[in-house]
Amino acid sequence: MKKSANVSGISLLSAAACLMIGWQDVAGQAALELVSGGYVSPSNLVSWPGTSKDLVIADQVGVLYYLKNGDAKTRMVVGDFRSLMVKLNEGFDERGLLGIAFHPRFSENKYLYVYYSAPKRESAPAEYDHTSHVSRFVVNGDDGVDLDSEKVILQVDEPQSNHNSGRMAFGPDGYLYISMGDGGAGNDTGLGHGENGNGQNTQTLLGKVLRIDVDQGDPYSIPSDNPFANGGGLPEIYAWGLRNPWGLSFGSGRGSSPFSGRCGPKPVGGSQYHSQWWELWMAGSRGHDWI
Ligand SMILES: [Ca+2]
Repeated sequence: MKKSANVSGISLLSAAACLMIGWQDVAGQAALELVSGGYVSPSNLVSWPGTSKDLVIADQVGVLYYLKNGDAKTRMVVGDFRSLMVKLNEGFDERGLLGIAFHPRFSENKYLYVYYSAPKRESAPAEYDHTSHVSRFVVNGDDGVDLDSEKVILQVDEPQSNHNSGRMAFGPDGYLYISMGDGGAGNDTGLGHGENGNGQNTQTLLGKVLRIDVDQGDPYSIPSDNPFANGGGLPEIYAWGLRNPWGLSFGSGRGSSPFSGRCGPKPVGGSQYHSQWWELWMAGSRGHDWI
């Protein structure tokens, strides 16, 4: 992969976010170990396909990094999506490069799936903020992600700039799971949230986990056992009633159960909103309680 000069991103949450992974057992206590620093707001960490120690790190500002053997000294840029993204705010933003997932047969097809915040598409309501994209890119060995190879898989218009979630993962079933925030604002109300909000509205993709088959159809097909594959809601929906899923993973111990979680701080005055709501869901219980 081609080495690139350091990329200076705008300041989002902090000037120099660090990536802390792993833990050490010190006298029975867990401890964090600094692996790599100097990110703006790292949003995703996955292993390079076929390896366990080569790391790929997405920084929310739009840059994708690679670390050979998890060694910070080897860090190189392997993707730069900033030219495709909406212009981010200085200081704070929930938009950006929010999700990545390598195709299960990456060694053959070199496909990388990316969730990012794009400028609002023409057909979006005028008052909306932006459009979330799930796109497929080809990764060329020496040059990293080829932006010209983009194939847009899914577009979802976002009424507000916040609550975009965007985490993605391929399940053991080979399907691509995509987590979607409820649209934004607060309490699932306001412009674009309808009378009963988006979380419980199965006619919108906002506030859901989606499940699609990117190996069939163009740009995808619907797995026949999705809950609304035969009507009653949008067929991409796999789980609903969610606010802004923070992560999306598949456990190794229990096979194919996807799980996602988000937790807020304990009540400390101010925002009762973030202190009251916790999200954790697993497959098997698909309707959830958010509003
Ligand atoms: Ca939003």
